[in-house]
Amino acid sequence: MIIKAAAGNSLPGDPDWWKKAVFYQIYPRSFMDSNGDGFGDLQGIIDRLDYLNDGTPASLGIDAIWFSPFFPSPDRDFGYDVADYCAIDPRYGTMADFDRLVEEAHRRKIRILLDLVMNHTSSEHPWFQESRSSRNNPKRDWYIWRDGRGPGKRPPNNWRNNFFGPAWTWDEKTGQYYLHSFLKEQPDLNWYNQEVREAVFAVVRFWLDRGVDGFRLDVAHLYCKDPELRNNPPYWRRRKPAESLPAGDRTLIMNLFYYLGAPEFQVKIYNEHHPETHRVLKELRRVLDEYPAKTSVGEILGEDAGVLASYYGTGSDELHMNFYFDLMHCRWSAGAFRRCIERWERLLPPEAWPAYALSNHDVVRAISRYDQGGEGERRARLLALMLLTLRGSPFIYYGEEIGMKEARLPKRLLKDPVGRKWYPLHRGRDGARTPMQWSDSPAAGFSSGTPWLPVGPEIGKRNVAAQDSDPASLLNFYRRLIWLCKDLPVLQQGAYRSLVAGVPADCYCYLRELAGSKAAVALNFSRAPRTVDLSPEGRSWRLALSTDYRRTGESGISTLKLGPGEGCLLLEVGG
Ligand code: TEU
Repeated sequence: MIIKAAAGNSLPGDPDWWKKAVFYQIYPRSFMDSNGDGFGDLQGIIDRLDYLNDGTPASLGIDAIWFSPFFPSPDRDFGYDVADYCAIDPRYGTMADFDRLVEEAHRRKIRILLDLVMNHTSSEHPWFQESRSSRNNPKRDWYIWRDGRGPGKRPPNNWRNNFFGPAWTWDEKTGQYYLHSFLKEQPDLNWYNQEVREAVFAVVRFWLDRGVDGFRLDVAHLYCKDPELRNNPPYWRRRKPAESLPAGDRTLIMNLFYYLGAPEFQVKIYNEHHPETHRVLKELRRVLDEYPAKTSVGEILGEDAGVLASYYGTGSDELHMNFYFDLMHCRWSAGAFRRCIERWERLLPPEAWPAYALSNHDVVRAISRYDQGGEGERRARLLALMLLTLRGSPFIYYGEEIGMKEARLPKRLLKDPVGRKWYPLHRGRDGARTPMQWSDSPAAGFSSGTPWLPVGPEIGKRNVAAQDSDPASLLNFYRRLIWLCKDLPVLQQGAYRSLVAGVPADCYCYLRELAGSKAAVALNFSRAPRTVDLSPEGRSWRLALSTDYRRTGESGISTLKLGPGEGCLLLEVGG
């Protein structure tokens, strides 16, 4: 295979950079608005790159950014309905701004991942416009069109879309239904059509040639469906998945989701995880491998962890990384988190590299999810320590580093179609998408105008300016932690092993080990002090970092005392 030389704008170097990188997800319309229209933009992001990494420990120190989509979109699903894959939505800026963003990021050694939303397009995408124009249009087969069933012209099968409701919409003009796994304005592409694959790979090459370093793949488990479009069985016929997080370890909301059979009482065996999807992802991997040092991370959703793990292929021929969402759905319990990580570690093929996130643009922010008894802030710190020290690449969601909380918005302010449809049962995802809080000014320093969504709660203390020079702040904890990890190969590459002996049941402890060097992480999930015996693993340990910033300089530790909710990172002294 011919590997292309690095394009002009590319960052050369280590092909395994993504295994050592700390990733940061930016939801572009909420990060920084440079022109006062209330809407984040690329120039705003460029202006804040130094905050993310200026090469010194005064900055956050992240290594890569995943951008949620900033392509032209009618915004029915806020960018996840793309109308042109090879352009920048003018509200965010121009292609010249994008090129500058890549250049400025790369100058700071920050890599860039774009969001590839290829299960579906916007209904306003020219491909769909052509496809729906007539039954014999050359692009008709680029989407999934079928006749209605029976004299009543019922939908072709019983599939439901993921935002609730039927997965088929009748198109009057040509008298057929088309398939959509999300909104009716998000028609699904037909991945069995070779031209579609080529068109998508052309998009991938377009951005790689402009210097991007990889992609996050939106709902990649949905690409290919059963070609016969068979009916899904009802939910009560569901077989227990071979490998799923035990109900007792899941949050109540996740259990409701599973028990109630969302979406809508069927087992999605014919429209998810089709074997052909793996072939597509392998083809995509070969395209990425034409270029040096590119990466991918899949959004693969499902209940069976064994199925999720299969998306790594052999470990090096399919996805580079695959988010493990069970981690987001653990209830607050040391054992639940430990079992969750152990399961994933056990299931992954040897070469596979995990990717972990605790928050993203689709879920309630972790700090608010775990805020029972007002413990959110302390727990956020503990989780940050865990996220950054597990074996795998951590993904931080913008604002997580300053403890931004979920906003509870009234219906009239909601934008997300999920919340607008299901309020108050489901408030949608806007609460996790509010403007980045740079300062305590009315628009949080995000914009000189009126932000597209209101600013989140507790702006007074949850903003960058307030936390910047406070040594006790969450922001400065993240900074210390990230910069510390950079200097510790054992944390970047070391093997993972849970510690159970000598560890109280409400603490989660693990070791990272690499060629004679050892790091230990001890996390106290309880509200009381706890003691962890590290002596079986090493006689003498040095405290590298505690979630309690006042605690420094301790060494000669063999039995570690942890305060309520405290977490510590320790390094073995002298092996
Ligand atoms: O999300 C996939 C998805 O099905 C869920 O995360 C969904 O957003 C949630 O269940 C709704 O309550 C991806 C994107 O991350 C999401 O933002 C998009 O809306 C969706 O795909 C469609 O592209």
